[in-house]
Amino acid sequence: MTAELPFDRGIADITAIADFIHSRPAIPERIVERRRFRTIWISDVHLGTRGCNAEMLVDFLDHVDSDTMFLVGDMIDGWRLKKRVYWPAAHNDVVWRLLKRAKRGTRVVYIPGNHDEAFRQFTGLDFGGIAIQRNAVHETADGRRLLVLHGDEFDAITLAHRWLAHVGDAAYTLLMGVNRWVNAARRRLNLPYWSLSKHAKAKVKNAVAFISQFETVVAHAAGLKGVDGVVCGHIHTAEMREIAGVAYFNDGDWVESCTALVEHFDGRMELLHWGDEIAARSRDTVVAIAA
Ligand SMILES: [Mn+2]
Repeated sequence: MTAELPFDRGIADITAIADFIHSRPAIPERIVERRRFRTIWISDVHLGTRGCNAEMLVDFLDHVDSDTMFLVGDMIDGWRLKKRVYWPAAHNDVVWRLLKRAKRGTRVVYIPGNHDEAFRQFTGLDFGGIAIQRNAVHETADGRRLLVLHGDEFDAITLAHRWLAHVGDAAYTLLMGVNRWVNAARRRLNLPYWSLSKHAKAKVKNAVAFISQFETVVAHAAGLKGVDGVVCGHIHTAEMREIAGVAYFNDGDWVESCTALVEHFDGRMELLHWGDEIAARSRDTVVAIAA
């Protein structure tokens, strides 16, 4: 099922977005008690590509809420959309839910990445209640200052772009295709979502080296800026650790890991792996039926 783009292939018709929330989502909003957080960070959704797990993100958005939400870049894959339009209804549904949140009073900050860099020209503007910024400093409930940025700023000095170059290449595309088939089969067998490329990536020594170099460079740069920590995305690898006295957080992605970073109301940070959350939920249902 292919839906109408909420805007005309990119940003030309951005004003149409204001009317877009008056439409109805293809996947109706689930009326459930939402887990509340002080802050939520997500990134690397890559709407407009087949790799995007839009349905899982829709499920996530229907189960959580927060005072502030940061969209940390690569939300829409403009590079892919330029080549070929791929925009199923579920991708519209993600945009619809984000706009709806902003309308309901969540402070939504969008920090475009390299795949959606076209939005960077709108830095300082606001569309549908979503503020577009180049980066941000977030203060946690326990008083830590965190620099929030996408992370491609460091491509020139890290080897991450070499790993990321693979993201666009044939081998990775094939791997993602296999990943989709494996998970379609697992769904039919009622097994939880499983990331093939995540497991492959962890096994490839070079990928591991690129990732740890990226993390070190980003944490070091944040340290020089005098903040207590940094939140980024870009390398599709969720992480939460201390690097040379700087708290490094990466919210992961919605292509492979389906992860989000959240801040609880006491300032405690946590990485949510949404595949695991869904699996736990269906286990609970099975138990409830059995009981
Ligand atoms: Mn990126």
